[in-house]
Amino acid sequence: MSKQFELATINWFPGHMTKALRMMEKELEAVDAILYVLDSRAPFSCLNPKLNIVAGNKPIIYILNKADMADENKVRDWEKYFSQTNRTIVLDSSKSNSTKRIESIVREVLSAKIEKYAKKNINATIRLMVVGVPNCGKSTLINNLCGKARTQTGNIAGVTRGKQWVRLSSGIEVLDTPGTLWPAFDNNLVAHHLAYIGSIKEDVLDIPSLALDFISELILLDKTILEKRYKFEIDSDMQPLEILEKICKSRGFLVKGGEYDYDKGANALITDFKKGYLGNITLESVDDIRKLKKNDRKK
Ligand SMILES: Nc1nc2c(ncn2[C@@H]2O[C@H](COP(=O)(O)OP(=O)(O)OP(=O)(O)O)[C@@H](O)[C@H]2O)c(=O)[nH]1
Ligand SMILES: [Mg+2]
Repeated sequence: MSKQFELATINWFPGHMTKALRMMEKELEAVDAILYVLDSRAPFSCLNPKLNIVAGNKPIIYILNKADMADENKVRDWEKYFSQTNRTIVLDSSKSNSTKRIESIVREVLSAKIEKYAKKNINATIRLMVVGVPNCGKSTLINNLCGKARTQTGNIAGVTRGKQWVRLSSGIEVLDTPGTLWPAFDNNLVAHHLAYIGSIKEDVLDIPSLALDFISELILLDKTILEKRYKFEIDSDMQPLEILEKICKSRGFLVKGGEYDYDKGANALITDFKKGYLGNITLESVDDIRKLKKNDRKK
């Protein structure tokens, strides 16, 4: 996640953050625990530090979702990192039955409360709230918990527009929420990562310049990711634009006169990442965060 190249600025206005947090605070009164869904390809960028404040003493369970598209070793490190303070579950919620563990962990986390009610002979409903940035898989996870498609899903940001309570066969009630939990949006690198994972609506993004930044980042991470997918070799002195041109060429994205169709090439690259066609990638490691924290302390 360390930036060694200049990023284009993303002019991104995530909207009414305070209003969203206030709404969340209100809904939280009715819930027993929070399922905090993070995209395993960029877990840090999905984090909103304010959530812990708003949550007060409600337990938060971290879900490292989309693990099937992420780097296994890095995800394991993230699991360890979050497990120091919270119960953490690594998940591919697109796979049926993958969410089975969640219910038992929820019951474990809420055991004191459940026992208290049982002693008083009260059959209290457990209520959970699912939060996270747009497109991280909140609604998919809820559908998986239900065993049927009760909420709308889709691979673009902002599919869920309002809140929706869903009752599971076990009696647990789960609240689906729109992805309004914006993270540290004053950080341009975070904004880029959110754009790559499909958390920012595409109409505010300049896809060709995003693709050039993405190429720079992938080269630092592992150039073979691009080489394998697009079947060409990358020399150490190759610039991102040249690489985008090679991608256009390998895909046949040329316009009249043999010019490159940069828009198409850029779109293909970003879409390939969103769909997991570039392989298992995690853009942020736990070490990056340690470095960030160290730099913050120096300031
Ligand atoms: N491969 C993979 N795809 C997933 C997983 N979870 C969700 N998806 C896909 O990611 C896309 C977004 O899923 P949604 O459940 O709509 O995400 P959301 O967080 O509810 O999105 P908003 O309502 O827009 O905030 C869909 O295409 C899902 O099929 C996962 O664990 N693995
Ligand atoms: Mg949704």
